[in-house]
Amino acid sequence: MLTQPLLKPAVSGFAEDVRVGLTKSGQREILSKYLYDEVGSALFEAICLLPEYGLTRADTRLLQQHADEMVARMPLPAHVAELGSGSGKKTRWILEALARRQHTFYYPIEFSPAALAACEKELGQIDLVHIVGFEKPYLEGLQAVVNRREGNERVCVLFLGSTIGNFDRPAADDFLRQVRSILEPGDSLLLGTDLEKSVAVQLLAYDDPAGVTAAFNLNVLARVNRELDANFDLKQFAHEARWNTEDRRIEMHLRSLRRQRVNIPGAGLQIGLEPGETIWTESSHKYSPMEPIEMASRTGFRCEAQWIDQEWPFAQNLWIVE
Ligand code: AVJ
Repeated sequence: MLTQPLLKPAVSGFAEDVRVGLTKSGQREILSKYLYDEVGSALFEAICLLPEYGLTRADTRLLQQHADEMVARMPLPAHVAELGSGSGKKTRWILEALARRQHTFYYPIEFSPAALAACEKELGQIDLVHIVGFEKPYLEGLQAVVNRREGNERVCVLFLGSTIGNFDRPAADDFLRQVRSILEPGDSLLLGTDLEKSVAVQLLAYDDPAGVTAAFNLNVLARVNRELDANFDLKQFAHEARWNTEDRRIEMHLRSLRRQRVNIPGAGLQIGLEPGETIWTESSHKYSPMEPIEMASRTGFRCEAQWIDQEWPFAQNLWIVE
């Protein structure tokens, strides 16, 4: 019997990704998924409460107001997988609507163990809902969920909060095609997409006056310090939110305020930063209402319905696998 893995797992995916991202020629970057350690997840929860960040409230409102209709329009699923559940607060409405009809398995798939624990606590008590968390990358987690399907049970995937907006447009299509390839006809995907609004409103949502988003962004450097023994001096960096007109996205960057060197022993790395140079930490793409409908047909789905919030333009899109 095989008792040892044939290949040693990489020492740490984080260290390797930081090394690759910070040594890129041109724009340096740290992948946005690393914003969500325990501190980052807590700061993101605080962002969701900010008056300037209407996204999460719009997402939640649509789910709360239309959960019964959403559930009525999808082939009734026995298994619900959520990609990036976060705390899972807004998912309650959908799960309660489903549980009024039948017993439902719910699988939050989360990269962040802290978020997964919060989610299990928040949603573990609903009658007729059985929760099984997966601490895995999205597609691996989804494959594990689909493997639990028996007979002709249907699967519904939740991808809420406009997390899809973190992918650039070609990568989003690619990712959605991969999701589609794991699913079967009759399965469904509920996709949340933040819609384009005035640049001023969008910038304020990602650069709030209380500085919560700045703290969220800067925390990724603190995380590199904590986990990779680095010596980033956070006072020498400024949070920056930009609207990229061509790609229709908000970008978050960390701007170096002076010429400086940083040691990152855990990634075997030393870097020099120029004054004004930035590290790109996140993109949040914004969509027209038609865009998710076109994305569906390009990636092997049909858009069954769309619900748009009037207060903060945001769309929930219900897609069915063709
Ligand atoms: C959780 C990825 C949807 O892009 O709006 C909030 C993260 N970043 N403020 C977003 C975020 C800065 C958020 N998503």
